[in-house]
Amino acid sequence: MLKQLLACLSLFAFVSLLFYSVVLYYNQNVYYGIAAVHRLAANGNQTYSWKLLDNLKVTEVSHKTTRTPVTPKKTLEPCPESPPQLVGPLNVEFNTQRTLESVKAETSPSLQVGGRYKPSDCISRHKVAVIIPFRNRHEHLVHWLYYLHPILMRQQLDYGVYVINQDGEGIFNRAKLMNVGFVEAQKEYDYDCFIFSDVDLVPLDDRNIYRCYDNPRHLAVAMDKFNFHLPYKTYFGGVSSLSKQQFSKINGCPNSYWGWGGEDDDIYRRVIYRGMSISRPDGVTGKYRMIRHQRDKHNEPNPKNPGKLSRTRETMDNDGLNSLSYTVKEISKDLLFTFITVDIQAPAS
Ligand code: BGN
Repeated sequence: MLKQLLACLSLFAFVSLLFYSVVLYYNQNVYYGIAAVHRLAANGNQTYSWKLLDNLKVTEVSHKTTRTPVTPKKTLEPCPESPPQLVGPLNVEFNTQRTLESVKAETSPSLQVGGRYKPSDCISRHKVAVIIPFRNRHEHLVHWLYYLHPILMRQQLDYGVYVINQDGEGIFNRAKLMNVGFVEAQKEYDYDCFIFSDVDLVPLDDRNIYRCYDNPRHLAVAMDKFNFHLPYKTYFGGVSSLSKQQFSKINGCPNSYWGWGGEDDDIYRRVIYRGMSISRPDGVTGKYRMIRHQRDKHNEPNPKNPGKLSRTRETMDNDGLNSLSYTVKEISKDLLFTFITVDIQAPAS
């Protein structure tokens, strides 16, 4: 009888021990599973999460084991309609000496090479290529990058920055460079929206969203250079946005405006002639500061340009994306931007 009782007791002790070990084992996994979920949610970056877990010396999820870690299936939601991190009016000044390195130090953790970014915690509603027609304005570009990257990030855009650099010393052609940017950016990503920005214009309010709207949009409506007013009602220069569809509908920009002046008025006319209108932010949201500079060499006002404007309706079908020809000389990728040097067959100045 005693023998039987002892045998029963030891069987019970063995079963309890087994049960206890199983419970302990699963509890550990659940605990570290929660740690993983927490860190994943905090930074949205899986690699980083696993590094943190390594630091916590969690052997269960070391890179060597083949066991699948307990991670939630993270399905991202679309970003909110109104980005929640906007701050409104901004202080902008160009007296501080800035370098590409100092700008990188501040923005790089979230950027991908080529000046690409997308939010990590939601799916952006806008795939935006920012196109900057460019030549010899490196100092301005640094200021632009310093201010614009954080703004575009707060606006929760899925974006890339494309600097379209005109090769050589021929006459500058802003509108043709815009066409090149439109074509080249699409070779990299499925952008649905294009912002065309002068390199010397920085917005003074981050509620001026760099996205596309139902109609082509003029963003630079209140520049300090024009005493924070439109210089004239149909002005469409400085910074504008057009969706892929809107830009295609107007056959892009004219290629034939060499030198300063008129190309933005031509684009405005194209928009109107194709039955669209211009949308704009209000005069407070649409404030801009321009970096002061001397007139560029090889970009003198061209007396032939104003005359072309009267013929836009006839010329726009044959002068634009469908007649664009250029040669890419070099594409280089900085962390902060993609720099595309192009030969646009410019006449000598
Ligand atoms: C206008 C220019 C624009 C320029 C604005 C602001 C022309 C065409 C002749 C009527 N238009 O006069 O291109 O953006 O000034 O500077 O030159």
